[in-house]
Amino acid sequence: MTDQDLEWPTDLRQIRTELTRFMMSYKFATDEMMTKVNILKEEFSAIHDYSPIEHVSHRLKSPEGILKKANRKGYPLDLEGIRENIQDIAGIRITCSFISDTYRVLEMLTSQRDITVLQVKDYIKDPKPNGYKSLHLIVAIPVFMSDRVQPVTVEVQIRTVAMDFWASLEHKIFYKYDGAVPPALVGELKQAADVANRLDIDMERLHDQVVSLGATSADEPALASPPAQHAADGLAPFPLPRSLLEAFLAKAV
Ligand code: 0O2
Repeated sequence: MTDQDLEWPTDLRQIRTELTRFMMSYKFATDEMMTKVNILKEEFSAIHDYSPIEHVSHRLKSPEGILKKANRKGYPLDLEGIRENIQDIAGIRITCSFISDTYRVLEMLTSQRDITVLQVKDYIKDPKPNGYKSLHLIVAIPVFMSDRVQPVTVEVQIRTVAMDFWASLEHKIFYKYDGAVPPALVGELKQAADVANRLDIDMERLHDQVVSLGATSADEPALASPPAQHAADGLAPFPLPRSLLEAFLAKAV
């Protein structure tokens, strides 16, 4: 305990400890989800010639942001009330190259046994009126602490790179105008969302064509020489010399 701690009244110290525990549970849940997503990303990069996951980021709402939201929504201002009502304190955002990948990632995450799916919103199938598209998932994941297991909620947003590009700009514009975006700009944003959607569809079609053309050559290099993406990810490829592979093959027959 520091000198400064001793100056704090006991009840304030208690609240600080409780708040720290509360925030840490969300940080640990974020860490767990990030590990899960990174495992999928690395596994795909190592075994296949591309990963459905392009990028993953995370954020934790600040205590001030949490209180503001609780106030705005009229939720009880105690930790239990906040835990029950605010489900996006921990957030993960996954970007994918193609629309089919977003559903593939959704399926891979929701089928993991320790993840409880509380809500799925499909704004790709049913975009918001402004053109916003994304898959939103609220999950609960168990966090193992020293004295208890706490189920903690995490919001997961899954979208394509094009949807993400659009959403980041729209978010900036929304905040710049404090929510009152001029109608002309709203119209332009909607048009841009349509263009982004067209791009997603065209890119996926082209990708499918390339895959069907190069199916044989794409299958071959996976074992002996890992894909170029490895170097870009900074992953050390496992050395798998041909003699070792042959020894495995000999045992398998
Ligand atoms: P931030 O800063 O990204 O966290 P709720 O979460 O309860 O307030 P709602 O509308 O039921 O409300 O949740 P929803 O639709 O699942 O949206 C939650 C989050 O999705 C938002 O969080 C945004 O991150 C994102 N989002 C939803 N709609 C839009 C949109 O039209 N444009 C953009 N750019 N993002 C959107 P926050 O808390 O608003 O913001």
